[in-house]
Amino acid sequence: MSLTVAEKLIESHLVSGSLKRGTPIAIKIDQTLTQDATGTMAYLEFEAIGIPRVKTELSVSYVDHNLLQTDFRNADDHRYLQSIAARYGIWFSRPGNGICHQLHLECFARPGKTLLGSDSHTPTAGGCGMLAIGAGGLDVAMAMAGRPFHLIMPKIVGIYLTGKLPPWTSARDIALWMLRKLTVKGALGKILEYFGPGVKELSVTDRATIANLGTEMGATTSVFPSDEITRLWLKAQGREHEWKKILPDKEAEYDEIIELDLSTLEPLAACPSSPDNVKPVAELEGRPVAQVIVGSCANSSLRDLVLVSQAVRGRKIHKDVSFEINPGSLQVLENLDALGLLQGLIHAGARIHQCGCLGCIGMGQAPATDTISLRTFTRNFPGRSGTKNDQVYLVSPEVAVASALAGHIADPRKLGAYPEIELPSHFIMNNALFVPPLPEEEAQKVQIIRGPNIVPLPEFEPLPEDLEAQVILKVGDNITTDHIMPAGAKILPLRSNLPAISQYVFSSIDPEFAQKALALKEKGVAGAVIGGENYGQGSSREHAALAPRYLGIRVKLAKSFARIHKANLINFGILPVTFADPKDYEKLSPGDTLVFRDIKQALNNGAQEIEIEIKGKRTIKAHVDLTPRDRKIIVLGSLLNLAREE
Ligand code: MIC
Ligand code: SF4
Repeated sequence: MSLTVAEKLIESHLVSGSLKRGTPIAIKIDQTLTQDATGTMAYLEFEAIGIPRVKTELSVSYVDHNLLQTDFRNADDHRYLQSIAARYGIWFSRPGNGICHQLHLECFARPGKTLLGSDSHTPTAGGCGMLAIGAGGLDVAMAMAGRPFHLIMPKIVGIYLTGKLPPWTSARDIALWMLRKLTVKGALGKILEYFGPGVKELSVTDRATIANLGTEMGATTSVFPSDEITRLWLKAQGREHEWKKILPDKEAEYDEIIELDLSTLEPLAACPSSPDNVKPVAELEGRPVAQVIVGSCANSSLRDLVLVSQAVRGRKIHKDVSFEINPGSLQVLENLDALGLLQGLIHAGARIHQCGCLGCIGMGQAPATDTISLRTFTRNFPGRSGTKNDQVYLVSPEVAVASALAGHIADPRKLGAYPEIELPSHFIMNNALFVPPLPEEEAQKVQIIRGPNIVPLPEFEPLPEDLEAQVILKVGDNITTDHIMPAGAKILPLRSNLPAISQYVFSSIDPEFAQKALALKEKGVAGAVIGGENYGQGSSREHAALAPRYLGIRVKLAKSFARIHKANLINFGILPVTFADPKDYEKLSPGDTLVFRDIKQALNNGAQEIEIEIKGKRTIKAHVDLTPRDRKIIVLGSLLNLAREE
């Protein structure tokens, strides 16, 4: 049988199921990654499972999100994570080493392997011929415990690339072109696989940029073949022996094909405030810009910073622009310096920050009121930057640097000749901030260090026979996890403290949400939320499920759900159901009580459709799109309860 790259990767890891689209499958996970903002919870869960050492080939714990240390809390979390890594056989990447996805690509990504990460941009490693998937922390904890990862076999979309990128366009423009075409929900339930002659025009970090941004289209993951370019990348990283050729078979069949001739691309930008609000830069030119940042897991590789440095040579940053560089990793920073190109950035007036996520998750770098900020980041969801009514545009490093020089949104093609980007054939390695796992005997003696902000997980009650839930909030389409559980410098330090972080659920939409939910919970009444299409898009943060559950939410009734968020809801015993008739959405309002009779029995019996009585009004129908395993988890109250039972 002829197979695509994604099919080869899945087939070689299948634990149960088949390649039949839309059916439940389970795959073996070779590697895991966590980051500090989701990691504390993931390791609390891992501890609760009670396994003496990770069972994966490789697990890495990165600290890259919560780098601001305005009090003891983040620093305590970092110490907890380091002690957990030492105790359980996990690599530890210390604060300042860089962004998990960039570092993983450099140091650990391996063609032919699977990676599960508690961060939605884990697919970045798909640029290196891996099957890399983002998931909630509990799913990653289960994978560290040696359990397979469960998902629905996605459709595989082939993106056939031909031609060559014109000067001053880059991988980001390919991703933006895709976002414009597919929107933020167009790749739900799909894997995006890039193939065709155009693929060889792209370096591994270009591919990683594209795979990274597939997340913003809702894709399960994105994959590239592992070819000669992959081999050279691994060689430059001193890991050529880990290379393995993985190409699609000649007769491989894709479920859909999208064609893109790279030579037709022009510089693009995602306008405020959604990654799919894409327009040509030529149409936006002239809008004044106050801040430009090059960074994030999508665009902070050595290639990107070399380009930026070459472009500013002999020029100065515009006086009204704060031009900021967040290098992806220490390796990137050190190699840039060794090439003599860091100085050029400094000389032109760039603000060089430490390696990490920083402003991408609202940890500093908030823009000024009513000003435009251009960023090479992944997401421009409203308010994510930390400033109300922010105007964040997502752009390539090329557009970023041209605009930083001009003081307004500028078409980089006007900068003149496109710089030659030559990268070393061997990178300088930097492992100063990596701590390797300890041998088992030593590891067992390690004491876990817990600060006062680290609060153990509560118990999760099983589902009652009949469920009554009062609607607390009704929201529209494309609600992001940043709406449900905001991030930023004030809230992120609470990631290991569920009671405290729960106070901020939906705080940007309804500041009284938590109070209302807790008042109902005290009366023994469950809560419900009504959503539109693509409910829960964005981050993998399980706090967006865990915190509502803590507040007593047991039902989410929406038009459709984003993949990771739906999995997180299930993992924490919240019932995700969809309207059988989307028009019923209009008929519901806050205050309505939803009655689910014999819900436990219906789930156990595998019911695909259930009736919901809206108390005192009418009855509507809802779809229950859940696997037998999902149903079991919801009935038991959480995946942890299932893990303990097993
Ligand atoms: C993000 O980009 O939104 C994050 C912060 O990296 C999240 C994870 C988190 O909320 O901790 C993600 O993408 O999964
Ligand atoms: Fe970090 Fe931003 Fe990437 Fe999330 S999207 S991992 S916050 S750099």
